[in-house]
Amino acid sequence: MFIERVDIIRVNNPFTHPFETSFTKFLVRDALLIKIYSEGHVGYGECKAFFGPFYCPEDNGTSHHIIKNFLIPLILHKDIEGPESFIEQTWFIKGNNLAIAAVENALWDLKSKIENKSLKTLIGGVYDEVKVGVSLGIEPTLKDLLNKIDHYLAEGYHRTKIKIKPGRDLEVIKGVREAFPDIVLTVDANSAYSLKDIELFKAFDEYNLAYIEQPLRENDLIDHSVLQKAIETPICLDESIESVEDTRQAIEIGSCKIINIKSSRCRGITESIKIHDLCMENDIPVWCGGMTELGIGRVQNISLASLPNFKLAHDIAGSNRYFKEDITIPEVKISKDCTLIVPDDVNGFKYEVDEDAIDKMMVSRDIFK
Ligand code: OSB
Ligand code: MG
Repeated sequence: MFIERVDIIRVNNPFTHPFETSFTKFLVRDALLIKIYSEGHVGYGECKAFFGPFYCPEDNGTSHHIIKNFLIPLILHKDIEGPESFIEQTWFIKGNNLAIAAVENALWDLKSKIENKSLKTLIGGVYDEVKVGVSLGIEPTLKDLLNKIDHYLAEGYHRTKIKIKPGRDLEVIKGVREAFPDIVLTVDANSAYSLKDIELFKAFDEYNLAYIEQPLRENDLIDHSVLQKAIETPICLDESIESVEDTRQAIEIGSCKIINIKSSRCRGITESIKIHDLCMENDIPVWCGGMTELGIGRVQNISLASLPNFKLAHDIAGSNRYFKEDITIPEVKISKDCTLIVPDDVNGFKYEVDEDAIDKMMVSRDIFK
């Protein structure tokens, strides 16, 4: 693939409803889109960073810098074998996984277009459709949250995940469980707690949570292992898992029973497949995490989730969960039984990118050629 041109496009798309996590409250999806041009084709990637360094140390400012000054020079006007060889070339860059994944994802899309094969086929996906769950932010009151849960249960979402933070945890879980005794319920702490809170997590055991997502800080693999041994509820790691090496260590010391894979957090799809495979060998089910992405990233997540060990409901909601307008045609829309069809060359289903929608959301564009 000879790379002729790369664009970085910054877009803003307002959320229909504020999304609050333990680290910040989001009002707008500020995102970078990558377009890589080669041999008459364009590959698209979406950088999953946010406007500030909350979820991880990167943000759209640092990602833009890394993409422009370190990643584009690796590929522009060069003949690139594919996404895997690009990843090998990034060995000298510490961290900055979200920036690297944005380019890597675009190279997968380009490869898929040049070879005229779906991403599912390229990576060896097996599912025709994937089940989705919903991730709900912290709401001003319990009543607001219960209303939101009601709304998404009516749409058929297979799992309800609620965000928690210190001071907004046990009471909320209790309130939700009382109102909805039988739903598949999970909580996500986004690394807001420490082992000092062990008694609190023991108290969660009473509420039949399917898992607790990332209770402790990202580097706390040892403490997660201590916590996992002290509680019944499975721990699902998110922020802690950036590579197959992290995964090996987490499994070896028993830091979790489930892993959420986000290709962005792990430098891309190449490393995500390795993590998926290692988890499968070790009977650790995985599911596909989300970053409130726009359609480009959302659609690539659907394809990644077609790998066999993606066994639990994913954070790949319909676009309308977050946005009034999105950037794919068709928009990502859940079916009646709350699944999403995996784009594939067998069923002929595919998504196109809506360039007009991107133009409307565009804040800036840099062209490198
Ligand atoms: O931890 O899973 C997370 C959103 C932003 C940053 C981190 C997370 C989330 C979500 C939303 O939970 C998942 C989605 O895209 O629906
Ligand atoms: Mg999470």
